[in-house]
Formats: sequence, structure tokens, C-alpha cells
Amino acid sequence: MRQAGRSLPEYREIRAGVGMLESCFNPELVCEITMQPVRRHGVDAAILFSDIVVPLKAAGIDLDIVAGVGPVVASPIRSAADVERLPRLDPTQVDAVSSAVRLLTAELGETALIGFAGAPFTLASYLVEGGPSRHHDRTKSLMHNDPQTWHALLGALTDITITFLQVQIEAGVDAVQLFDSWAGALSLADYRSFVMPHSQRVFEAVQSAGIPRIHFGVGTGELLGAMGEVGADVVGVDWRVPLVEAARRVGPGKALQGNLDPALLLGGWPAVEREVRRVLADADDAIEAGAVGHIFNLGHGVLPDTDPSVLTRVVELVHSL
Ligand code: 1CP
Repeated sequence: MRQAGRSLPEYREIRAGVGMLESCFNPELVCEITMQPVRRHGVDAAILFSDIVVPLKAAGIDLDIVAGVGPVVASPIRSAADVERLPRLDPTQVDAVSSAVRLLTAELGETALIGFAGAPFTLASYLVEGGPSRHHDRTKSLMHNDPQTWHALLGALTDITITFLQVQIEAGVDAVQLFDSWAGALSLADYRSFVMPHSQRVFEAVQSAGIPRIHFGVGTGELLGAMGEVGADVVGVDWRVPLVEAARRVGPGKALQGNLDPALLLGGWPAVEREVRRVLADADDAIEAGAVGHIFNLGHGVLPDTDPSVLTRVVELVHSL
């Protein structure tokens, strides 16, 4: 997502010579990179600098984040035997992440820190495909042709996700976000049968912490009702569905997050300002329609060519309205 609006050159300079994944296991570096958008743009919350594949790497799965590509897995998981061999995550394997969270909560003061994890389906897609995928074809093939192996895989990933979130919660994060970035590739029926029970288990496991739980996805217009049922307090909405319609689909009693199209930030300011104002006005309508609130955010991550000064102006504008 890179939602918090980091300037890419800035963090690239800072971790010069340090691999992306490696930097996620260096608490001082994680702290500094997480702080940058807070200092620069004055956002209301920080998102932990990490990645959804960090707990998989920590558990011992051979993968890396390749510049310009994303996560790449050495041996994709495609059979029951592969799933059998999947490791569990021991909390001590992510000690670096808890140290980073502790450094951050001390440094952030009143600013909230959002911890996160990848949802079982999105993690499964990277493991089955071996990397980023346009069509998620091998993933869908596994779920339909070998549902038993599919559910075993999602069960193992659910356990890893729960452990990873619990570590962050114990270390002091103020909210957690579960990223099911690619769930929008699924039909509602497939989402309900093959994904929802696992995501539901994640949210149930962290409920007792009493902190806000956010569920994020992209292209999930048709899934918003189901995503509202999964158990989060806040449901992410990309830019394809207006917030008031999203509120109707998600149902009452949940807050919404997002809705600004990140592509717009690459164009001129008048269009950006118009859209920010529209999103905020729609948010008011969504609240009338039953949403309990709205967290202003982009519908997906900041695109790499975005001028960081536009992000600063967007934050200023939102705070002024
Ligand atoms: O601002 C921040 O740095 C936030 C930290 C953050 C988060 C929340 C990163 C750092 N990654 C993520 C989550 C993440 N990672 C998601 C969920 C949100 C989303 O939909 O974007 C996903 C799907 C990933 C997987 C991933 N990691 C991708 C996407 C690949 C694909 O399938 O298209 C990529 C490119 C990465 C690498 C990555 N993670 C984070 C950063 C800053 C980068 C870029 C590294 C680089 O280019 O040097």
C-alpha cells in the first residue's frame, strides 16, 4: 500500500545498500522510515514500515522483495506436501518488529501507530503464484480443484497472521489493518466459501485487544457486504464505489476508510482539491446512511511518481475542512 505517503527517494537513500526485506528487520531503520511521513506530512497515524511477506520470511520461507517486481518466492506452494512443510511463526522470530513498535510508540507520542498483516488469501496468492500475479490463476485453480489443500494452506497462513498481529499488539500498536489487497479478484461466492472463514478467524483472535481493526482491499465493490461481516470495525473502500454506496453495502455500525484515487495525485492540484472535497462530502452522506465514521485515505498506495508535496497539501486540506 505504501499508503502513508513516503517519498521513495527519501527512504531509498536511507536504506542505501540495505535490501527492502532486510530493512524490515532493523528496528532503528523501521522506526526512522515509519516516522518520515509523519514528520513530513503531519498525518494523524503512522503505518509500520514492514511488508505483508515479513512474517513468512521470518518463519523461514525462502522469499525476497525484488525491486520493481515485489515479493518473489523461491519454491511456490502448490501441493498438499508443500503445505505440510510450511513452517509456523514463533513470536521470537519477529522480535525485531516488536522492538521497532516499542521504539515507535515512544517516539510517536499522541500519533497513532497502525500495525498490519497480510490476509490469508493475499498471502496465499504470493505463495502459490510465486510472486505478483495479474489473474491469480494458479491460486484459483488450487482452491477449486483441491479445496482440502487450499483450506489447509489458508489455515496455516491464518495461524502465522494471528501470531504476527498479536506480537504487534503486545508491543503496543494502536490499531491493526489486515490487507486482503487482491480479494477483489474473487467472485462473492468464492470469497465466502474459500476466504471469509479464515479472515474471520484472524479478526476474532485479535478482538480481545480492544483496538480498532481495519480490513483493506482493492476492487472489492462486490465483496463489501461480506467484508463487513468478517469482523473488522473499519472497511477500506477503493475509488470505484462512492462512500455512501459503500456504507449501504457494508451495513451500519462500521467505519469506512479511503476512497481517493491515488492516480489523481499525479495530475494538477485543482482536480485533487475537487476530489478531496468530494470524498469528504460523500463521507458525510455515508455517515447519514449508517457508517460510524470515515478515515480519510487513498483507495490504494501512493504511486511511485507522486510528488510528495502534493501529499502534504492533501493532508493540510483535509485538516482544514
Ligand atoms: O508506507 C509504507 O512503507 C507502508 C509499509 C508497507 C505496507 C503497508 C509496505 C512497504 N508494504 C505494505 C503492504 C503490502 N505489501 C501489501 C498490502 C497493501 C497493498 O495492497 O499495497 C502488499 C500487497 C504488499 C506486497 C508488495 N510489497 C508489493 C506489491 C506487489 C504486487 O503484487 O503488485 C510490493 C511492490 C512490495 C514491496 C514494498 N513493500 C513496501 C514498500 C515500500 C515496497 C517497495 C519497495 C521498493 O520498491 O524498494
